[in-house]
Amino acid sequence: IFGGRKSHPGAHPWQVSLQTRTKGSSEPFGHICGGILLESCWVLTAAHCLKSGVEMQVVLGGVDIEKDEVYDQVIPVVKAIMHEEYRATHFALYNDVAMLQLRVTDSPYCAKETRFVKTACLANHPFSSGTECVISGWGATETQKYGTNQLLDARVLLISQDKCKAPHVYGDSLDDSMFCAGNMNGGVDSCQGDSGGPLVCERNGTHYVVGVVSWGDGCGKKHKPGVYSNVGHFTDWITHHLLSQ
Ligand code: 4AZ
Repeated sequence: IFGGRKSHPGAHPWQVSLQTRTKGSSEPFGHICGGILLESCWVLTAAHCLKSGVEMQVVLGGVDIEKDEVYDQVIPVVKAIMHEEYRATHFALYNDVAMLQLRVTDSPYCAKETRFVKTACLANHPFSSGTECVISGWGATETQKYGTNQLLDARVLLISQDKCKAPHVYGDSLDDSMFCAGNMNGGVDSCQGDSGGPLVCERNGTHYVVGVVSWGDGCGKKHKPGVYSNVGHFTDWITHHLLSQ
């Protein structure tokens, strides 16, 4: 996160650290991406976070990913479902969403709701451009190329498709599966390692997951805001998978 600050414990209880290690190895798991807890056994993340030949786990409830914290919940991923129309070009990532199914620990639960672990809601209404929302993650910052131990957050503004499709911004590489957020003057942005994590907007005290950190031209650059998978565009796809198990 560029232009962010250290988050308070429990401020982003749906925030997931998605971690991998080589399949069958006993090496420690390493953080690769963020994710968003939608239900006890389901996490939403970015399709570009999925790799083959790895074991995956999620860590919930913590702020510091380098320490074992009291409220951490560490849960293996049993199944990863990439969007069927996910596509990466040199410039952009299309339909960059995936669902992760977690291992059942205490039937029927996987993640357990606590002060520090909660699900985020899917919005049943759009948020207008100019709305201030929040991004969070352990990704790269202005000074920490390899990301941070502490979960950071920042406030970003939703940017209209019209503005973001301008030729000097992202032009025609932008489609309806994505939207831009940040600050056209740069400085506040998501970055590598934040991918898959939440962009959340609040309405009447309820937090809704509106975007999934996906891509951008660098981080924090003027006229190059962050690009987020448009969760509203995938509501049917997401609920289909939530209901199928
Ligand atoms: C990345 O490489 C990445 N500034 C994530 C977010 C953004 C750029 C790159 C948005 O995963």
